[in-house]
Amino acid sequence: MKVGRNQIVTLEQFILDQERDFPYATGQLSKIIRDIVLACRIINREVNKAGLVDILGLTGDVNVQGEEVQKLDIFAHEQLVDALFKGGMVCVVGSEEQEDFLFNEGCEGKYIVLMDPLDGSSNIDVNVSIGTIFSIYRRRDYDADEVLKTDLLQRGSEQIAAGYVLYGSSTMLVYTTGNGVNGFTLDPSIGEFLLSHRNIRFPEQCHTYSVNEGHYRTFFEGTKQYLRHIKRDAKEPYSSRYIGSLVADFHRNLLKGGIFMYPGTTEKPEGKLRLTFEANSMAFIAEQAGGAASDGRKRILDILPKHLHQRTPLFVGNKEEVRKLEWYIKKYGNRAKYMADLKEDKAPPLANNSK
Ligand code: AHM
Ligand code: MG
Repeated sequence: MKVGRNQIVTLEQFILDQERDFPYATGQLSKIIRDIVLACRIINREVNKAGLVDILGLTGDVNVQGEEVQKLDIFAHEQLVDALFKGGMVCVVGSEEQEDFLFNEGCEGKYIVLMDPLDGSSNIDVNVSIGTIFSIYRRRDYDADEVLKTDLLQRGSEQIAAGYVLYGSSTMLVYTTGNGVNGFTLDPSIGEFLLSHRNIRFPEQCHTYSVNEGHYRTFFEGTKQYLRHIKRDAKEPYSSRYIGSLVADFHRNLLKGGIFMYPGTTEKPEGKLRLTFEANSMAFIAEQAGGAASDGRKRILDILPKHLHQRTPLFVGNKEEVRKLEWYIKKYGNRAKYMADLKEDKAPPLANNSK
């Protein structure tokens, strides 16, 4: 729900109010969110300057002072790790930019952050929206002397907070601590995030689908049938909207209604997106906003990751739409049966559009 005039609430005020509602809150989680936000403001500043890089002569790997110029995704990674480790609450960070977990030596903090510091970074060069994605977990056994393997790879359902920052036409933070989803827009004139979208819910209606349809011929039959269905049978046509930046695609669908799909393909059965850094955060936010997230067969948040960079197909958005997609995958997932049905000239049944 959009916040009206005369209701200015800063992120800081919002966090304080939330803490007041939970008398046993220690403030540690709030501190982590503040640390992430601080890093994202610095990232935002650099993202906004990205188009000037050529003019200012910082295109190569070396700048005019002979210093190495960092790529923005590495810069974002370093800002976030720095802010989180200095903050003292986070003992481990897993980042899409690093092969393995990073440990904050000597830190007694009980939190673990998994993140994609700059998602969609191939869009930077063309001035298209990109984002930072994060998930926060608590160590399972923080009395243990050291961080255990079971602390590191937890199901998405164990997240205690998740969010993203969208560097778009304006900069927005959207996050949840498991008590609804709220959105804050950065007011650059005062450098503050202001509450702009309180208690965000997916709209009832879903008229948009987002998928890289250029890969259609490599999609599995269930995904193809679902796409055929929404294009052929929907009473009102769906719009296709695909930016190629997960945060931006997800955000639009969250506010306007829609389903985002990055399916498995015959070439990459596990899809492209990472369960740990991308899918879990979006799944947590989606569920908190009344939506759903699935790998086509099961709930994303129920998958136990086996390794840090694990990939998963991702279908996330309006709940009914995700369920419909699952129905098609279940129905046509078994290709042999599907081919046999076709041979017998049984026309594939059409699911009713829910509208
Ligand atoms: P990245 O983590 O390397 O930036 O890749 C993730 C991005 C997502 O933001 C987006 O949904 C997807 O890749 C787009 O992939 P494609 O270009 O194959 O459609
Ligand atoms: Mg990414």
